[in-house]
Amino acid sequence: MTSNQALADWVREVATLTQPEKIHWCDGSQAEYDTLVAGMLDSGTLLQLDPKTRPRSYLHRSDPSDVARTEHLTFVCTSRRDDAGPNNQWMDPADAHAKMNALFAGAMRGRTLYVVPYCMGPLDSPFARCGVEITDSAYVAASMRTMTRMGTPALKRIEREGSFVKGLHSLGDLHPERRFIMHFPQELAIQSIGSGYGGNALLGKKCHALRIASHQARQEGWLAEHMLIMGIEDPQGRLHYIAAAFPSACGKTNMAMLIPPQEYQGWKVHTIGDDIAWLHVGDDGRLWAINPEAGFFGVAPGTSRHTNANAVDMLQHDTIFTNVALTEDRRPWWEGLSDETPALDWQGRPYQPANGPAAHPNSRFTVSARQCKSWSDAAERPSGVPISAIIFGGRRASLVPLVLEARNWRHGVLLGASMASETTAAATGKTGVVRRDPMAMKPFCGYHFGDYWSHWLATGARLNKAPGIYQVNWFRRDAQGRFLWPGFGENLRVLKWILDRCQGSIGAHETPVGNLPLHGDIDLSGLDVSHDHIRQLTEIEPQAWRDEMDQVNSFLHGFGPRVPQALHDEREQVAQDLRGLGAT
Ligand code: OXD
Ligand code: MN
Repeated sequence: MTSNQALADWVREVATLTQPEKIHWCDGSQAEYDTLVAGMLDSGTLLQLDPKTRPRSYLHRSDPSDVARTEHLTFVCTSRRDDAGPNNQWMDPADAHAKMNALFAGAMRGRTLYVVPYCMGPLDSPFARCGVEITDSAYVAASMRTMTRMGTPALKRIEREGSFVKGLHSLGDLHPERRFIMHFPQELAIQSIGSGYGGNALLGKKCHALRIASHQARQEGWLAEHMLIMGIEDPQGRLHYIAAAFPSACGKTNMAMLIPPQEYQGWKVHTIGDDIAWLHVGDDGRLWAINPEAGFFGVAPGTSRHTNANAVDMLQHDTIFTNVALTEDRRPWWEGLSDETPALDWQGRPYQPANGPAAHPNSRFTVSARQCKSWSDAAERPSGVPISAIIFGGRRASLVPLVLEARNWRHGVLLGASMASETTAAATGKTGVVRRDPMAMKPFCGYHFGDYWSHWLATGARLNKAPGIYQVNWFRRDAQGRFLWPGFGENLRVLKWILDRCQGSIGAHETPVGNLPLHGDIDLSGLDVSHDHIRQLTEIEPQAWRDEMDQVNSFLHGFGPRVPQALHDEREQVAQDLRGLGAT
């Protein structure tokens, strides 16, 4: 089936171990996708939505114990424990292989083994990387076609280049005690068993494009980041691209396809990606980004005409929904979509409010990026797009202002490294707890955070036109718990400030923690935000920041001697300048 001997041998070895009934090499064609879907409709893995209002769209209900990423079951297996760092769970590669071999033995009996060749990034991009996922899940094979460049063209590239990431996945028995997601960065290999959830099972996404790629990127001198990529074009036709890191389920998809507010006639958003950016230093000294993905695996709840009309439009056809609720007439439904009452909840039970939300809070849609109205052809450019600004954002009820500009790259790396956010339903565990999530990469950095921050600093030193670095917080609340900022499309007002700063066309208020907007520089025309709210959003409280800097100090020291001294020095500088501000 392939001229690549290593691939042919590996498929044979896996088949011997897992004992599938059949082997199918995916070509990525429409006919193949249709056959996969027909099989899943037959087996009940997919339910057909109303074909009149939602053509070629399906609902998948996952096992109720398998609805989110499971960070406590996710491991990085490097020969030296310290290389994985305190930010990862570590297992010795030999122990991990022994454990996984036992779990995979006979795991595919009675099932089809799909060989899924895929390419992360435009097929003709030198920055793209290929992989092959072996899986016994038709849902995974079909979703990989939507989320990546999957099939024969990817296989051809693998045959030309030779190298590829080996991803082995089986649903196993879906038992949480026999669920593991193992990464072997030194072998460019991933093994995942016991989960059909996207983040654990679509191995091109988090496992390859972030955990394995971040490791590869460090060796090869680039960055693999948990970032959306978007272009913003002003009425004069000036187009700037930005990359923005937010933790899971904090609005990256909404921001990537933002619809400008009414007052912003003539502004246009170009969507390049909503979750992952691979960043390279160009020959011109600028930072260039590609989106390795080809689709969106987005969070459904909260998506509505008001928050993301582009998403609502793109979800009208050719979409697989996972764990959403259903209306009487078989349309997908989730909290925040409309005022309707659904008929069935995400587990297929008649909807009863006493059972909790109708749609699972981490219910998802899987859809081709080409269905999004704001999708840009630039996403197909082999060179990627040049980045003018990098944004770090978190969900913080207090402390962090609406927007803050780093003084320079090193300060920006500190802002990224000290990012914190309230946890969401994208991972199992308690939601709403503030945790540090450096660069939104806590669950995804495949190596020691200390080395990762050094790599960020080293990358900055190679840029002679480095993007500005910013921190944003759309989630500040008042004493009553109400949001101070309207968010969504109105965030363009903050992005405009950022782009004005990048072009040097406006000033800023310099403070020890970074540069803040001058009074009146965030355009509020037509917006109902009180004077007092905007003041709270663009001010810093020195004592709260002094406490924050103490906590950042302990946090950084928790990563031991691999943390670059430059990052400690930068933090010390901020802390010292804050002391100079006096007692307030
Ligand atoms: C995602 C996540 O699915 O970050 O993108 O969990
Ligand atoms: Mn994500």
